[in-house]
Amino acid sequence: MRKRAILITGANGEIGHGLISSLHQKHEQNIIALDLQPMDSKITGYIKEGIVGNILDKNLLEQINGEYAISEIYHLAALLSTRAEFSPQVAHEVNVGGTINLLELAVKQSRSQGQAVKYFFPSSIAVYGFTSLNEKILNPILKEDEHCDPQTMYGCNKLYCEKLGIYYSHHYQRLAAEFTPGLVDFRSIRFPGLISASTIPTGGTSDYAPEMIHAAVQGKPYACFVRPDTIIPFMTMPDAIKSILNLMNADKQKLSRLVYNITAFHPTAEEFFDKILNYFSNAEVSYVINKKRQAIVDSWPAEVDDSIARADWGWKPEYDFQSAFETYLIPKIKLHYGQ
Ligand code: AKB
Repeated sequence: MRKRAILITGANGEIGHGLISSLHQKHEQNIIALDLQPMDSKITGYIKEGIVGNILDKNLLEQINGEYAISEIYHLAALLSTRAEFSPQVAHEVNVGGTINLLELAVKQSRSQGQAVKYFFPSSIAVYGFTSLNEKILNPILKEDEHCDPQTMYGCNKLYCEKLGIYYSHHYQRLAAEFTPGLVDFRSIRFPGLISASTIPTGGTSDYAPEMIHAAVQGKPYACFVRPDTIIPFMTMPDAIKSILNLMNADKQKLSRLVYNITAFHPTAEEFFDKILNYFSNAEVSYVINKKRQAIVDSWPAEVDDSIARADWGWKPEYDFQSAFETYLIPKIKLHYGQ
């Protein structure tokens, strides 16, 4: 008999850490974690099995398919926006190839179990794209279907994977004699920049905000790679994890779409620094602008409209800009660095 499991790819990443510990707190006993690297010691106690391997390895996925009865897949593995620009083809292979391999696994699992497999896909504000800063200023807040013209490989990958998820949910093998829609129950959130107190992102372009605060706590000067007036939406990691769990547990009948915007606050880089100064008056930030990375952030919206997520599945962030610092970031980051 196959073992019951929920599968998490990219388990060692920032979202993986938070998601695995939250699922563990909710007494989830059947987490199978997949990552390229051996599992971080911080999560090994929370998982049933850690598999070191590549989401592009179809033999490995076949092995996993034979061994487990998977009810939910959280496909978190991806190359982020800055990293993807240095190796666009690798990014496409990993971000798109990995997503479709996991969708195929979901289909096989659904057929063998006779029930839909839930599939969570973290999308991003990178699916949006403005061609100029002026266009961004003229369109300060975007709904899900507006300006989906990504300017990065990562954004293209995310937008296409959203479409793949919708196709696998509604139209997969639509010409087959026994066409069965709904094998995959795909659910996706377009995340803003995420800020965690216990991990630092690698390879993203929204990284300036988490890097700034982690540097300040450690008493290190930070060279911010975007202008002080740069603005995009952000959210704390606990809110990101809460949103994943809420969406995955939402009643399917209430979901009017498969891909949702969510947001919490949208400070400029300078407002972010000013807030840090309230807690670390000696914090040092200089602005050493990387024009190419700046252009990527300028192509992303200042704010997104998350009213559909609020209406459909009750989305509401716990932390606004003030409480994010006061009750989450400052106390937890201090603890993280032993202060
Ligand atoms: C990145 O910067 O690439 C990510 C994102 C906004 O999706 N954090």
